Amino acid sequence: MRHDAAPIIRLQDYRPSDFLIDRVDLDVRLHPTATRVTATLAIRPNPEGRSDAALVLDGDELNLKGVSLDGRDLPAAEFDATTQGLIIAQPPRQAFTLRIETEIDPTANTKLMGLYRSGGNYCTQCEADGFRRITYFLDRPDVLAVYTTRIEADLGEAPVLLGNGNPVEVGPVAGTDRHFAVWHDPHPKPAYLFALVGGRLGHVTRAYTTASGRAVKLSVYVEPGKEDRAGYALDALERSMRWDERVFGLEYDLDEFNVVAVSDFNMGAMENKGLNIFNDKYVLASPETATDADYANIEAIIAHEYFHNWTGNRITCRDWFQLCLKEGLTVFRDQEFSSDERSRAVHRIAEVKTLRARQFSEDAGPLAHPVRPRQYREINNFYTATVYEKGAEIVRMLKTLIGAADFRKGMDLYVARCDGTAATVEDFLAAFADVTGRDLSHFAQWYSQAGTPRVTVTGTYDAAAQTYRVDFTQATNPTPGETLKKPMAIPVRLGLVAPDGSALAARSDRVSRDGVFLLEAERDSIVFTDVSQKPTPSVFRDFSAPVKVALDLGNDDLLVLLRHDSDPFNRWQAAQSVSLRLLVSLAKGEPVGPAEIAPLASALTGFLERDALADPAFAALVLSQPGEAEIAQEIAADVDPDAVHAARRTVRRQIAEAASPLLRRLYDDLADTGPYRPDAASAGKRALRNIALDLLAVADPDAGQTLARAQALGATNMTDRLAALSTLATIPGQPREDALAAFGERYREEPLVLDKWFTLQAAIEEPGTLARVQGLLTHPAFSLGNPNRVRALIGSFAMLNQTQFNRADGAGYRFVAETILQVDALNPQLAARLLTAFSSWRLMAGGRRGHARSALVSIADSPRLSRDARDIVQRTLEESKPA
Ligand code: B3K
Ligand code: ZN
Repeated sequence: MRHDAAPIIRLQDYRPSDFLIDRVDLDVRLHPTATRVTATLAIRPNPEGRSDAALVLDGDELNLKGVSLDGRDLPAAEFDATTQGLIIAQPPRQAFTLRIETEIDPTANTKLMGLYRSGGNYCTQCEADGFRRITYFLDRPDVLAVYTTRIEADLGEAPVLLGNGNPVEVGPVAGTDRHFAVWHDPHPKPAYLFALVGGRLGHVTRAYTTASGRAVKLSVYVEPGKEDRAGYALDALERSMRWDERVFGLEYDLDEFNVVAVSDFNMGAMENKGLNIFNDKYVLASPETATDADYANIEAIIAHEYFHNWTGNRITCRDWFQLCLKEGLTVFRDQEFSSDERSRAVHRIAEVKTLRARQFSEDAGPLAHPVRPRQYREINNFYTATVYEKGAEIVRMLKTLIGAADFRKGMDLYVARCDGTAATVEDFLAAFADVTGRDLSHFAQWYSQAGTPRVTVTGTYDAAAQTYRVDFTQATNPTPGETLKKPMAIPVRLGLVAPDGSALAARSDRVSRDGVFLLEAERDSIVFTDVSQKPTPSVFRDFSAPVKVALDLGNDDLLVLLRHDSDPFNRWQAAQSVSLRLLVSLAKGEPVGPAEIAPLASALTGFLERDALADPAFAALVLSQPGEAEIAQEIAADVDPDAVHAARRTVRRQIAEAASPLLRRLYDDLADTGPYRPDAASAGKRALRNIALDLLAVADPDAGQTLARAQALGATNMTDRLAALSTLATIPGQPREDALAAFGERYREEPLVLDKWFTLQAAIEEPGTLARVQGLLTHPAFSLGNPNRVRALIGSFAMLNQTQFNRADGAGYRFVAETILQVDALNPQLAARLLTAFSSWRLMAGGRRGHARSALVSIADSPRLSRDARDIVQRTLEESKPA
């Protein structure tokens, strides 16, 4: 059954490159099926490398046309070339010039790595290892070169030619209908940041002047005719640039900054130097086609890619094990930007919801790995929630521990020291250790130990002594390859709340002035003095560490926090905790009746009455119940997804029934009045109104259906239209089918909206959905070659639809497995990503577990599996054992 696996690459085996490449001159002659690439490389031995080493260049599916060294054509005896690499056993021992000519076929490139075509345009994706699909190269992030790129193309086919850096020259190619453009990037960079674009594109442009006075031309390129949907992205770019100047003192460093939207893209976007390439889903927005969530994502991803210019590009990674150095830090930076631009508390809750849904589940399953992995077989499988989201939490904890002022000083030192280099996590931490004089060695363990720590918290009040003691213990479950876990350095931001809801001004010498206690041992206690009344503890305020918390508090105390805590995150958390307890008990078949749910329902009703309109976005979050996947994670074994679904419905119904009149009033009061605006405050009102609609439909499906139909017909923006359709989708019957058909027809020419339509149908939690999804595979708009479409239909079914993917008869697993094999033949990265849906298979109850295992084995048995998919499927099937 086992097939040869790819070799394991280990952090401990890192060696500097034996050769360096200082300059790269590329001449790329674009052609749909036979693009010619001539690379002229200025190479020299690396003083830190081995002096007798061969020159070993990476390649992937390349067709070599010629190679010369210092102007001399190399005879076949002097090199060894395959489609996968080029080796010169006896290269010169001083600087030399290597000229390599390759031919590639961008039209046949369905992997979407290297040079490929999307909608007729040419574009590239090189991270992590796509540059080797363009030319033979030392394709590793610690080889930094200055690039000059000449791009040539048919003028009619590709009037727009874009490269990294600054434009140098454009002109016709005499005697032909072709033209060229030359771009020069003065900043040394690794090959993964290389990019070019050629095609027919429209654009919007804005002039920008940096804080120090550099003039920069900002442009966003999109499909011609969609320029009016690029404005929000351009605006977000300008705001990001201003923010980075203000908050981190970091300015842009080229004359142009270009963003290009393409429709076929494996991920969200890519931070190529001066030429960001984006999935058009994260650029294009109009009120008619994009939801509030789309606008927020565009803002966040535009910012993220822009922020990489410093954290990623100017300071890059020494090797791919250090991926979190750029990704965790840059996610932290984009989160801070969004928090400043929107509502900090609301954004924090959204971040934590994502972290719990994606990262905690990863940490609890077969794909768990440290934020800095120690080994990999396929690096593209390590662009994970752990590297990104937990990586960002580590940076946030660092800031919590040392304070905002020292954090900024540490960032300044990191940038000053490491600019222009390929750095490591150690370099990053050293900057903060040096500015604070602190020993960060225990803290550094967050990068090396996988798993989510569980912290139990118990409070004891001593009325006579007027003290309140808080006892902490911590433990982390084993993860693959790591059985014994050490205690972590966990910042606990906490406070005490008096019975009347006021903050208690109690003191403890273990708690910093900012209210942070650092838990470092397996168990520890702190004692607050001068505590005049029995308080309720509010711990892990603002989610101060990525841990699971077991709090020794009754539901009544938690509901006091919902009402009174000064920390908005913990207000939200309190309601979630109560709800999760009820949901887990119900799903396990424990006796939970209306009397047990009533306190939550009435607390939420009271909350709505008092606070809903003060911050509607926050209220919408407080009203939303934990998702089915989160409940399943909490149950942790022998999960019955149908019982989870039913439990959630029961709790939501009781809340909805209790709050019904109020919800109806909110629904009417928040009715849209003015023209659509995507700002956070307007979006918050729509969010609250739409969750009210959804709950009203739970309490009374007939009334909800009527409201939702009216909203779907009358909506003046995509947010409200899609929300209405989502509510309708939960109510079986002809009105739903009619609404779905009308929506599909209305947006038949709008790919990004059709993706929403596919997603919505794939997520319907009813037994008929599998057949519906299978039917949609043959819909004329469906294509296995377009990643957005595949994620919308197959990804949504596997990742959002807990009951139907995990069907008791195994048909959901079988369908997804078969489809993944088809996708894998075209696009391994996409297939590998879809496969991660199976990583919760061991949580399921027996029968389902058996079906999931068979589906996984059927994939593992496939003889032509890609390295990407094989890596995931094998790790998913492996019994947890030391690696
Ligand atoms: N750095 C890219 C991700 C590349 C993924 C390669 N498989 C986007 C980002 O994180 O900004
Ligand atoms: Zn990134």
